[in-house]
Amino acid sequence: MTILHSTAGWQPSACILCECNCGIEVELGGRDGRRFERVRGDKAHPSSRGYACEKPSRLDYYQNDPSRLTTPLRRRADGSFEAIDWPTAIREVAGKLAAIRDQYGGDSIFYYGGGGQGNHLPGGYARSLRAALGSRYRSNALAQEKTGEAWVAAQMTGAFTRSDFEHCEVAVFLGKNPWFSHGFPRARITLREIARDPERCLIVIDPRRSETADLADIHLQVRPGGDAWLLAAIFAVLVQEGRLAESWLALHADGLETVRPHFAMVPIADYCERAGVAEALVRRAANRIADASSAAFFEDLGVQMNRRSTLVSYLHRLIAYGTGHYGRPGTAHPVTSILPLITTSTITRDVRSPVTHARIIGGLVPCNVIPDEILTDHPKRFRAMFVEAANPVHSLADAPRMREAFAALELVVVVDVALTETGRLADYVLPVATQYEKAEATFFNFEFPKNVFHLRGALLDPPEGLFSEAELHARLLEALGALPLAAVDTLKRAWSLGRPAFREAFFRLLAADPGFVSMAPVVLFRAIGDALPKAKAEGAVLWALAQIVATQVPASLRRAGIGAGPDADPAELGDALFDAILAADRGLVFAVDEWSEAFARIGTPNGRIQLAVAELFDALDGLATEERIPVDAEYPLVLSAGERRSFTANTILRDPAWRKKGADGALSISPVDAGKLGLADGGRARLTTRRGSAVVAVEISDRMQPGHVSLPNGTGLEHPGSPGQGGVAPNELTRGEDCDPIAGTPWHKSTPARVEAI
Ligand SMILES: Nc1nc2c(c(=O)[nH]1)N[C@H]1C(S)=C(S)[C@@H](COP(=O)(O)OP(=O)(O)OC[C@H]3O[C@@H](n4cnc5c(=O)[nH]c(N)nc54)[C@H](O)[C@@H]3O)O[C@H]1N2
Ligand SMILES: Nc1nc2c(c(=O)[nH]1)N[C@H]1C(S)=C(S)[C@@H](COP(=O)(O)OP(=O)(O)OC[C@H]3O[C@@H](n4cnc5c(=O)[nH]c(N)nc54)[C@H](O)[C@@H]3O)O[C@H]1N2
Ligand code: SF4
Ligand SMILES: [Mo]
Repeated sequence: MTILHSTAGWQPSACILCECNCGIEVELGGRDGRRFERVRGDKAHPSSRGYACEKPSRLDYYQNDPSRLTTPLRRRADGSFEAIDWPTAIREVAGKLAAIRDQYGGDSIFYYGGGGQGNHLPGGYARSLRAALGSRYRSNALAQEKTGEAWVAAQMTGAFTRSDFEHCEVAVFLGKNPWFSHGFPRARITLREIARDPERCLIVIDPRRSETADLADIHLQVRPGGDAWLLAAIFAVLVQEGRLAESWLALHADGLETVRPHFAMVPIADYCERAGVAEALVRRAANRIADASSAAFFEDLGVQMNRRSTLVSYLHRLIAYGTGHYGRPGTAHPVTSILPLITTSTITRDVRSPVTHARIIGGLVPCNVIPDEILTDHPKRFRAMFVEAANPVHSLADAPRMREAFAALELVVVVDVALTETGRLADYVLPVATQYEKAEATFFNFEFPKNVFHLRGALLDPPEGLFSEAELHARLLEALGALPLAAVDTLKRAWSLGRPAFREAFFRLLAADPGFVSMAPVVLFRAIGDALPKAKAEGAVLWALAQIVATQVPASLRRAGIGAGPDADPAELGDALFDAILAADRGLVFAVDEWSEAFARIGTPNGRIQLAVAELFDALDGLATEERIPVDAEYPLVLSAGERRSFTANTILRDPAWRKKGADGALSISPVDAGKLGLADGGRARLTTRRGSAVVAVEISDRMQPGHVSLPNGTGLEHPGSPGQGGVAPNELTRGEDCDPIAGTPWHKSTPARVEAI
């Protein structure tokens, strides 16, 4: 055997196993030169700066997974799959989508996905396909975690915010375990710095003594699902002890006098008792936040996938803004993005899903109602689903009912690299190049004031016959007869004449037909993809996004050194950004903001922070009388279904062998509960919820409080090499109706459960 790529050396790319997308360097090798022999952090990457956790060393399990698909599959009548060629696949998929559009209307074709942790370009190109089909409804995983937070943020600041942990005096993690889940650059380094510095304070709110809580100065070990009482008590302390930043609020915020009465009479001791945290510790935490010159907050799944999640998102912001922690180093800030993940400007409009009339936040149908939008005879039900870069049958609530819903659809098309739980239910599975065989990027760039973007080129050619989603969408549009060929020709010619000519041609097309904006992604790919630097063709859509960013935040781009200085032609700025992105193999600081802009970017109607979110006041006042989780003697434990651990990465890596630790995906349980139930560490037990039952491996852990059990996320995948191994799929045990009344986000973290010895 010859070694093809032995001299390739270290090549820059990015890790795709969580949304941080740390810069990495990969050494390819092996017999075919396609193995990820070694992986290390890339010191030249502007945000990760050489940082990498333990996971990317296992990326070969993604790139060279034996269950990888290499040819399109079509379902036979008996449910088995047959391989078909690409012309057949494209013709049949386009034909069937068009037939459903023509018979029931494009609204009946539901699009799900568009990207995972390391790949967001497919969602960009899919916009053209959705437009061609007249498909209006879509969703993705954000609508089972972040939409409630986005809804609150839209009303309070009119912008999605993140916090600056690198410079904060106090860091507060609310249902977030960044030691394992990361979520901001170089998480472990930053956590250790905060923990080591006696002037700084780490506050962790988690029922578990999480790995982050091990470092905490104050661990508020709340009862599962008790966060609303805890946070209401903290804000009540601030109100009742006179610790609000009154003069700061007078300058920047409205609504304090509307909000204050809801907290003036809160019985703090009673709320602390119900939250399960000592009152003295709650008062100490509240005062530490109020005393701090800066405080940064991060709420995540522990509260977002839990009861009263929108109320908790609101209370968290009341505490942060009530103590003036916004718009300074070490506090919260709105993010500059190449493309906003959730468009906050549309959130406050009341848009509803066709069957269940669920609130659509940021354009996303709540994931929990998807089966109900299908399993009905309602004329507006979804009839077809196009799933791309997601595994909803595994990742969304109530997998059994999701399977039922998929079976009821007239057409399911799944675009993935592997045969997944979702793909197994599809009529057509269309395989694509991996994220290392095409250009890719994500829009998860949340740093401030320096914002980083990383378009990474392909490291490898795809295997014979495979190509990217951009190419797939282009072929589908061509088969639908929907690709504007004249526009492609015009732009192709204009590109060879230079950027001014190209811009002029593009904006002329847009002026002639505003609908062209939806077709632009695929048109750009066809027109200029081949002309872009090698291995960056899929970056074509970024040309249009760069033009938009350049008009929105020109000063931020110039501060990042984009463009030829303040006197240069403003029209050139978008192209300068595009070229800088194309040239930056290791990522790029594309925008530098100033903290003062945090105020200018408040998107509420009068530009001030709004403290009163009236729609939540009933839920807030209801805390006085409500139960934390309704008691059910049959299900005495609280299951958190889906915890991040050292070796979990959603369902990106399918072979359980990738996990160096925790390959059995065990249920964590406290020594007290294990003793009562007669369970042994490493043994097995039956775990039962209102939805289902499963046999699980047991891990006795003193991190757990009595009454609380926890299962990892991303486990229980079908894999040819190891059938039935690797733990339980958590959503076999969760229910769709267990969700937030406003945002529809699931209550996975507080699922009533029972554990029995077997
Ligand atoms: N290793 C790894 N990292 C990942 C991922 C991965 O799969 N693996 N996935 C990425 C993705 S998609 C996301 S969204 C993030 C999620 O990141 P996180 O939200 O940090 O992840 P989780 O471990 O699901 O939940 C965090 C914590 O919530 C706690 N919790 C459970 N119940 C409650 C409760 O009632 N109240 C409070 N306050 N806390 C509670 C759990 O004990 C846990 O420590 O992680 C990202 N990073
Ligand atoms: N019970 C419970 N459920 C949960 C969670 C939980 O904590 N508890 N966590 C939830 C969270 S926060 C999230 S974000 C979701 C994640 O769930 P999903 O959004 O479904 O994402 P992944 O599991 O990451 O699946 C990504 C898919 O993309 C495929 N893929 C990889 N590369 C490519 C590519 O280049 N192109 C294409 N087309 N496909 C590719 C992978 O094979 C995989 O099938 O899971 C959620 N589900
Ligand atoms: S922090 Fe996330 S992106 Fe960075 S190396 Fe670890 S898994 Fe990969
Ligand atoms: Mo997520």
